[in-house]
Order: sequence, then structure tokens, then C-alpha cells
Amino acid sequence: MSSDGEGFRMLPDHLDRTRQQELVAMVAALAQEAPFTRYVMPRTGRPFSIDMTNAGSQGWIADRQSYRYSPVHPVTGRPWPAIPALLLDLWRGLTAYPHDPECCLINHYRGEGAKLSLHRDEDEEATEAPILNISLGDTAIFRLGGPRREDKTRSFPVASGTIMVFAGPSRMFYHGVDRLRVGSSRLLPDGGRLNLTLRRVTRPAA
Ligand SMILES: O=C(O)CCC(=O)C(=O)O
Repeated sequence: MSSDGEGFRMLPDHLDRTRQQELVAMVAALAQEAPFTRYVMPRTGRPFSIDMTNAGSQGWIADRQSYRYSPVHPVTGRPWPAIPALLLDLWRGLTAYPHDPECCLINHYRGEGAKLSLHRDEDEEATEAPILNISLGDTAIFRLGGPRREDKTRSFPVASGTIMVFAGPSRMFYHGVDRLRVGSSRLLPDGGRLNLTLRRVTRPAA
């Protein structure tokens, strides 16, 4: 495990191969209920280079209007499937946060050209809650900065089975994915990478 004193923890190999396979199968089942969608960015309408879906009472969506949370899938209009117990157990075991997450955003990086530009997760009310990040499949070159966009950034590889926790100050740090090391893992039947982030969206009642 590595920890940077700013609330960021990285746990390589936290998930063994069997657990990773279990999570991949779980995502496939969730995607039957809530299909992966290619969102577009507000205003420009430019498509993301990755596909997304969600589990939970809240799902993160993007369209020409805004980035926001929605209780229903933007295409099917149905509520998102529940967050599986396995993921809730990871959250409860690895974060000290006393309330469950409400969203599991699932990103599918299919291969070459798939990336996520530097951004902060700031559409949640409960920004005091950590974010738990799970990587499956191809290694990502992850970029982590500081609280301001202009802060210095560093990049490092994040392999399948790694969990990262962004708590404390690091919760609001800029971050993104530069690219994949395409073909570095055989976990996903068609290659690529899945990333799951567990998020608390609403602020729990006092
Ligand atoms: O794919 C990743 O590891 C980063 C995901 C992320 O930053 C996000 O979903 O906001």
C-alpha cells in the first residue's frame, strides 16, 4: 500500500484474480439491465472516448445540458440496478465513512484512444465522503494533480486489481487517465479496462 499523507491510498493487488473475474461478471450482469452509453459533453456535444453506466440510487450522467446525477438511466428511463453487496463490502472495509455509497459509476475503456481528461469529481453534495476507485483489465496510466487545475501532476500505472481511495484533501484533487497499456491484461474477454468508482452523492441527514 502507498499513502501520500493527503488522504490518497493506493492498494495494488488488493483484489485477487478470482475476485477480479467475479467483478467483471458482475459488471456484465449490471450492463444487461443498464446498458453502457457513450455520453456527450455539455455545450460542445463532443462524445467521451469511453462508455459509462451506473449502479445505485444515483447515476452520473452527461449530456448537452450538464453533468449531473440522475436516478434513472438516460436511455431506458429505468432506475439503475442496485450496488452489489460485494462492492458495498469493499467500501465498508476500506473507507471510514459511516454511510454507504449511492453511486457506482462504471467506465469502460475499450482500447487505444480511450482516456479521461483531467477533472475533479464535484457533482456530489457529499464531498467530505471519499471516493473508492477499482481497476480491472488493462493497466491505465493515471494522472493525479492537486486541488487546482494548474497544480503539478504526476502519472503512474494502475494495474488490474488495484484499489485507490481518495479521502481527505485528495478527494478534491484533479485526476484523469492519459491512456491504457492496451493488451497488458487478459482479464476482460475483449480486452480494455473497466473502472468502478463508488461515490456518496447526497449529504446524509445529521
Ligand atoms: O478510470 C479511472 O481510474 C478514473 C475514473 C474517474 O476519474 C472518474 O470516473 O471520474
